[in-house]
Amino acid sequence: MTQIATQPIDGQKPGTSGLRKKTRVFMQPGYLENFVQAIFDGIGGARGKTFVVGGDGRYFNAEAIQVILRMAAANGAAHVIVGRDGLLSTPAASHLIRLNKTDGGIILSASHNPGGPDEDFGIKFNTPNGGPAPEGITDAIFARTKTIDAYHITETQDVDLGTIGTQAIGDMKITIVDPVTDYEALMASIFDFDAIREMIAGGFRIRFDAMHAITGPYAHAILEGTLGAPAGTVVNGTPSPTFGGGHPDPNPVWAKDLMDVMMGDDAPDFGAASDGDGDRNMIVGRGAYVSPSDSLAVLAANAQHIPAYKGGLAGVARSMPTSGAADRVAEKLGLGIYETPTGWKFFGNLLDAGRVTICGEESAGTGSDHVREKDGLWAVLFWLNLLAARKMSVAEVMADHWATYGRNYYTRLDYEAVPTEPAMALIDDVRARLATLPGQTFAGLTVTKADEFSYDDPVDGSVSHNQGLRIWYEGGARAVLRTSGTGTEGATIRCYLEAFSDTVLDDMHQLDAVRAATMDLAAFQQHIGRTAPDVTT
Ligand code: VG1
Ligand code: CO
Repeated sequence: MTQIATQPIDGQKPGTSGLRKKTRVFMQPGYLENFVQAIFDGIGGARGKTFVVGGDGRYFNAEAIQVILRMAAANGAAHVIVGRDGLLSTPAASHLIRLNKTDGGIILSASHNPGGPDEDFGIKFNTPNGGPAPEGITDAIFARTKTIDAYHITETQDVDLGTIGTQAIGDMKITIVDPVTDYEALMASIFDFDAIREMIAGGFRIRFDAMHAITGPYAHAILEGTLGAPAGTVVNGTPSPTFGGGHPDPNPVWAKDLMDVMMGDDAPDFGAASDGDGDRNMIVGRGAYVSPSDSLAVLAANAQHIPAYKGGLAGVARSMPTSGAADRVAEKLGLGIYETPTGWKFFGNLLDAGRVTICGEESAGTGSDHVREKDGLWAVLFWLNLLAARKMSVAEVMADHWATYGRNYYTRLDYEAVPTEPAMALIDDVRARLATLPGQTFAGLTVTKADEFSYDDPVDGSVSHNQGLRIWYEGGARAVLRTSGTGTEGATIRCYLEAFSDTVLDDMHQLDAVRAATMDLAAFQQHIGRTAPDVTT
C-alpha cells in the first residue's frame, strides 16, 4: 500500500447526481484518486466495508474502475462486487447494493451526457439503501476534497474485469458478476413476463433504441431473449465508449431516429429508448409520443395491472418541475402525492419510509421502490405489461387517460452552455422580483402567484432551499425556472412550462401563452440575447 501526498482539488460540489466533469479533468494525474479518497473519507472510511462498483462503459470507465479497486484495497475494504467488463446500469447497481446488503457503491457515469476523451465523465456514491447519497454525505465528500492531503493506493497489476468469478487484491475480495442476471430476476419478480411474451408472440412489434449505451446488454437479454422479441428489436445495442459519437439522452431531439420510425409508415407498436446509464426512458407509441410527466401519471393510474403493484400504491412522488398530471391520478385514487426537488436522491427517504411506491421526473425518469434509482427498462416493461393487460395501443391509452383526467400540456426549454454571469443574472433578477410579480401582466397573461421552491423533507425534517423559481398565471398555467446541476460547460437554464385543459385534449398551442409570458417576464432576450432554446422536450 502506498500513501501519495496530494493537493486539494477543484472538486466542485457534487450536483444533482454526483460529480460531472470533462473526461480530461478526471484524467489529470491524481484527480480521480483525490475524489475517490474524498468519498472514502467522507463516508467514514472504507475499512472492512463492501461496495458495488460499475459504470456505463463510457470512455475511461475501465481505467477508473482499476484505480477504484486499488484504492479500495489500500483503504482496507473487504469486498468489491463489479459488473463484468466494468459494466452496470445505474438501476442494476442500485439493485446489487441492496441485494448484497453492501455499504454502498460507486457508479461511474455522466448519464445522458456524451462520452469520450473530449466529452463528459462522472462519479457518484450511492448509500446502502441503493440511492444517490443525500446532501449531508455529498457535503462531507466535497468538504474533504478541499482539505485532502493524501490518498491511498495499492500497486498491483490490473484486475481481469472480463471473467466472472472471484479475484483478490491483497486481503480484499473482488467478485465479478454478470451485469444482467440479478436485474433480470428482479424484473421477472415484478412484471407478468408471460403476458408480455404472449403479446409479442401475437405479433406486437417493439423497437428499443439503446443509444449505444448501457441498456443494450439488458435489452438484448430481456426483450429478445426471455420475452422472445425477434432479433433486431434492440437497435444500437452494443455499448460504445463514445456512445457511437451520439448524445445518449432519450428524448425526441436526441432519439430522433426512433421518433422518425415511430411517426412513419409501418411504425412498430411500441418504441422506447434509454440513456447512457440506463436510468431514463422514452416511451413512444405508433404516432404517439408520451411525455415523461404523462408517463408517470399513466403508470400510477395503471398500477393494478402489474403483479407487484396490484395490492395498491402507497403513494406517488414527482419532482417539482414535473407536471401535475400525476397529482390528478393520486387525487382520484386517494393516494398521497409528494413534490420534491429535482434529483432522484430526494425520493429516497419517501421510498425507504414506505410513503410512496412510484416516483418520476419530467426528465424521462420513472421508477419504484424496487430500487433507489430511476429505472429505464423497468418503465419499458411496465408499459409493455399494461399494454398486454389492457389490450390497447399507446395512443388509445393516452386518449383514455386524458379523457379521464384532463391533459397537462408540458414542455421544457433548455438553454445550454450560457455564460454563467448572464445566466445567473436572469435567475437572480426574477428571484428579486418574485414578491412583486402577482398582479402583473406579461404578454397578456397575469401572474397570480410566484415563489421559490423549498423542500421540507417529511421523513427526516431536512430543508433544501433554492430549488427553483415558480410562477403561476391566471387559468392555472405554471412556469418554473432553474439552473442545471449536471451540465459541465457554463450554465444551463431550464424553463419548464405547463398548462392544463380538461376540454381541449390535442393542441400543443395551449402552451403558447405561458411561453410568451415567461420569455417576457424573465427577460430572456435582454439577459442572454435569445429566447429560442437549444433543446425543447
Ligand atoms: C437533470 C434532470 C433531473 C435528473 C438529473 C440526473 O438534472 O433535470 O431531473 O434527476 O439530470 O439524471 P439537472 O440538474 O441538469 O436539471 V441522470 O439520468 O443524468 O442521472
Ligand atoms: Co441517467
